[in-house]
Amino acid sequence: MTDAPAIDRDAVIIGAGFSGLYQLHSLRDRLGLDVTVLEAGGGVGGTWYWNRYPGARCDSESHIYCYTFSKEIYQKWQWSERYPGHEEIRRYLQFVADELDLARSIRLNTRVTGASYDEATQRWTVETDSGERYRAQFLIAAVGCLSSANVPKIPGLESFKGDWYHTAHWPHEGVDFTGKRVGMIGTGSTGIQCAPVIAAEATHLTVFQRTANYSIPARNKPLTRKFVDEVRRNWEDIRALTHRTHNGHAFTITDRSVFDVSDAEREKIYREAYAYGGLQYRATFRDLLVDKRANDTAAEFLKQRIREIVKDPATADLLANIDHPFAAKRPPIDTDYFETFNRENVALVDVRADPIEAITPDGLRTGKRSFKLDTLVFATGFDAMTGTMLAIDIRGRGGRDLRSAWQAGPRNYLGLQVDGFPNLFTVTGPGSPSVLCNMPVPIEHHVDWITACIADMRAKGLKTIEPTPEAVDDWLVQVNTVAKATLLYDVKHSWYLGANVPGKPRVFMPYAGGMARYRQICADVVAAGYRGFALSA
Ligand code: N01
Repeated sequence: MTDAPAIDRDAVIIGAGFSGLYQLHSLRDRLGLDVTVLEAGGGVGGTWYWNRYPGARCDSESHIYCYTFSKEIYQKWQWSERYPGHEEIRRYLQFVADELDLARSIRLNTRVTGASYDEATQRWTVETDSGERYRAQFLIAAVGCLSSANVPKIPGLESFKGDWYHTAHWPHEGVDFTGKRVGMIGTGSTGIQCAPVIAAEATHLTVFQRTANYSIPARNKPLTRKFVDEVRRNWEDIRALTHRTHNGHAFTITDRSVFDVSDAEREKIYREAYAYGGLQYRATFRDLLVDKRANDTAAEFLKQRIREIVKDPATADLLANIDHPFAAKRPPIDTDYFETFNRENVALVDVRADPIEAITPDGLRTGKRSFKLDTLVFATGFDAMTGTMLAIDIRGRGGRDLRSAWQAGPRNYLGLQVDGFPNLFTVTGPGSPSVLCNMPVPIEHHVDWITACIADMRAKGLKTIEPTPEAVDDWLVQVNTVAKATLLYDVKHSWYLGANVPGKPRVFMPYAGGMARYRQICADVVAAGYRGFALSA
């Protein structure tokens, strides 16, 4: 807390990533509100400002990994590759910020440390690490779902004499691995992108794998003129398609069961999807994520590809020894991940069988072995969906703090609002489809919903909105019910359940019922007079 006089705004937005930038434009330029965005980073970009690790690239295809709210902006920007790399995404977001003249409303290098709601004035006071304070009627957390790095508490890290990095806090100047013996912990989407690039540069790379993972070749490539022109011409249809589909991608899940086709036909379908590359493989049959027997066929196909690619049978066994259904954890896509294990300078270590015991001054020790390392890379993911919100001291009605409110897991109605925290909105918060989708689609949906809600409130002279505890309870049941109907719920080491962070409550956080269904639910809530919300003058 500082004693600095508070700067008054209609709304404060936390974060200048995809969500915060569009939220700023919507509230400032469409509704005419006085808005400030507070951003901890030194530039816009959100997660892409921080995640600059080697190989960092989006798994969504570029023509849909972007805003679609403005035809002009959509058509003015030209992506260069099928999947956008991190530099290009940052350039894109900077381009959008410039087009919309957003910078004048953004305070960079300003981390929000606390926010408290005053019931008498019905306003939030927002504290920052720069000492500046803001007061606003609306507080919008556009903090991203994957923005709190998870560095596992392995004993001895402070004694390590080499350099260590977490992929989500990558040095802007890059890291030179030449001549280094590198150890990388983690084989999620990030580690799978990183390993081939590090291996090509380092003297040696040891990959420490706790959970073996599927991966599908991305088949990245430059975009052709023809494709770019087609996308420009058909952008409205593409946009409409991303709104209709389960995951906000521009492809539909094929409406056929794995068991509707012969073994030979199924094999052909998998081969074609694998050759095409990317997340479409998941969309080959409608029952892959709800029927374990169906999933086994897709999983087995991918395990066979691993055995085909990786020459050393023992390494192939470790990589293909995957203990969960395909796509029940977020499926990575890669460029030469499994091929990397054919390199002379790469080794795989199974830390499920032989767990990491300590980091030592000159490397790492498992129960049975010691490894000499110059550099350590933690590709160990995030305290996803709740970590960033809980790092801020947020206090709602009656001084109730968010950490207590979420002690047993995040309570959040529709992923938009928390009971007891009036006028606090969470863009793609826990309980919304968010991370199960191509992110710009749920982000644009939430920003539009929040903007329309605030416009409605102003038109009706209403000052506050918050969900009722009953509506939150009921939504949590729905989130749980739809998750339980899928194979996603049963993966015990999934970050969707918070299982990657020791001590985090095991609650399935995203809404797995699909973006299209969720969109309809949110529309129905509004049509029913904001069912489940309490509004007051
Ligand atoms: O993180 P993860 P990520 N000892 O949590 C291991 C998105 N993303 O950064 O599975 C040893 O998936 C952990 O092991 P286990 C995407 O949504 C998007 O890779 O917990 N190992 C796992 O192997 C993705 O899902 C893009 O047993 C430890 C790994 O570290 C999400 O970000 C690109 C450990 C962490 O995998 C997170 O991906 C990249 C320990 N103590 C990522 N602790 C795009 O396309 C953890 N691990 C936009």
